[in-house]
Amino acid sequence: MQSDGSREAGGRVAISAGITLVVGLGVSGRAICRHLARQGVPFMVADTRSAPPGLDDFHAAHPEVAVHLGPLTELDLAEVAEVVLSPGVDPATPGLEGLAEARNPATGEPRLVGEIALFRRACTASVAAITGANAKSTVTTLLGEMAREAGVRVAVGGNLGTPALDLLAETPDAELFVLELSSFQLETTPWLAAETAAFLNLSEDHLDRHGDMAGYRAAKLAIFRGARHGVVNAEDPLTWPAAPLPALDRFTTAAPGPGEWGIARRDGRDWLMHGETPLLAAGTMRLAGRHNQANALAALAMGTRLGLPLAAMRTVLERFPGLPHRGETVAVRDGVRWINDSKGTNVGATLAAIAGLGPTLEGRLVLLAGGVGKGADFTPLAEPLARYGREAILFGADAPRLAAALEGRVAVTRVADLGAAMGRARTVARPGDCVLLSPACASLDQFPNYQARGDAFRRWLEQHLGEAADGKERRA
Ligand code: UMA
Ligand code: ADP
Repeated sequence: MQSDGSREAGGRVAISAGITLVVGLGVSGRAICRHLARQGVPFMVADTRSAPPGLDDFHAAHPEVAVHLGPLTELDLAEVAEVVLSPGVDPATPGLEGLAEARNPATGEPRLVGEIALFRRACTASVAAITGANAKSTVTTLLGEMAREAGVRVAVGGNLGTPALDLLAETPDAELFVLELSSFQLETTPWLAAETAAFLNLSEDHLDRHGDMAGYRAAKLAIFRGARHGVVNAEDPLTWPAAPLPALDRFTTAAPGPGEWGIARRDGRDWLMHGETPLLAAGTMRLAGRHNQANALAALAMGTRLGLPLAAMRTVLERFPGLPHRGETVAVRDGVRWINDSKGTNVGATLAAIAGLGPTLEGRLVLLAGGVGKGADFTPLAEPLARYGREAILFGADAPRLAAALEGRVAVTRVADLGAAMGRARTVARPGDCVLLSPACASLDQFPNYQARGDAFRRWLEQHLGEAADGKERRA
């Protein structure tokens, strides 16, 4: 490597005092580098991979910056000013020992932080932050649209779309930043001070990284550090903050208690409510399903805290069609509906999809699932599939574990990949059935990402059913 440090006798590369080390050359790592360059902070970069995908672009953009490729144990970080970690890199990676506990004398923060810590230091506008195992992107997009509709200068991104530090540079006049934050990002955020922070739900995900649910929850609870207002799920105590906040709103899909956001029947219809006040009839929302009504309530609670007018929020809920790959109807052929829920990358999301769809079907559900299970327990899928399923067609790395959890409760077929799963689904689905791709797993064993998996689903239908999908208009 070119070096700001020098190789020691033992072979390790010493990083010079005062240099910041950015770990990771992915989307966030490159955003962190651009930010540090704009701020005039001297930095170098490390990536644990021998050939990270962004390397050529990085060299072109920052020809003068040193890059270390390979294990972080090859670096001596005793003198480093700060390590800024990409979200995909575990703070427990060998070589980073002790840094999360050590303090940076300049900032008072740990010497190991992430992109959002840098964002917080540089951002003077209000922040609305959203986390949860599922529904983050939907609620983030809804709240961003609501603010825009109300005439607020708003920037929307984070784990979804544009990285937070790029948003800051691209929209310096924003009055409000609406950020989707993952547990990986929150784990390295010592202080967020959000104007409003929502923790939507918690179900098993990323246990391969966080060890267990307690570790996953602890990472997500960082969203409440310094928050002036919180929004939590009344039905999911794991989302509740450990210490009291200055103000807290709760949402529920049941009838709300005083001050709560919930759903109640009025004049034979379900209404989204704030306490005793009806806000809009659930049926006027374009998004379908109880889980999306919960998402709307969370956005309404946050938007109200931010002073957004109800009329603007209602307008958005009436027109928002949902994001691609989340319960998106791609085709209806021979009485069978084909739904792309490729973003169902964990058991909680797939459960919500089955619970939302199952009761609406004349026929039964053919579930396409599999991929990388991230250590999750798949047994919660057995009961709803026994009730609503015709067959579970399983593919990818964790198909054997899924099969073990489902066999005996629903018919199970194992196939090699998504294409084979769709071919099988075509032969077993009957009129009134729904073929649902909601894999309960990450895609990375067979696809670059969940979008590519959803796109493959759509392409297969175009090729085999000759149907151009208009799923953006017709959703589950
Ligand atoms: N990697 C290494 N060594 C390194 C650096 C990265 O092996 O030194 C690997 C990671 O283990 C991971 C991959 O490279 O497998 C990408 O990691 P990264 O930290 O470079 O990721 P970015 O490209 O910066 O993208 C990240 C988020 N990805 C992750 O957290 C894994 C993106 O969220 C996010 O959009 C982007 O920052 C901008 O904020 C994606 C995601 O899957 C959508 N997020 C997870 C989720 O939603 O469940 C958390
Ligand atoms: P995230 O950004 O947290 O992954 P998304 O809005 O992209 O959230 O949705 C991810 C998955 O979760 C999709 O499969 C979607 O259908 C499902 N989902 C949406 N809302 C909920 C909810 N309230 N509870 C559980 N799953 C949900």
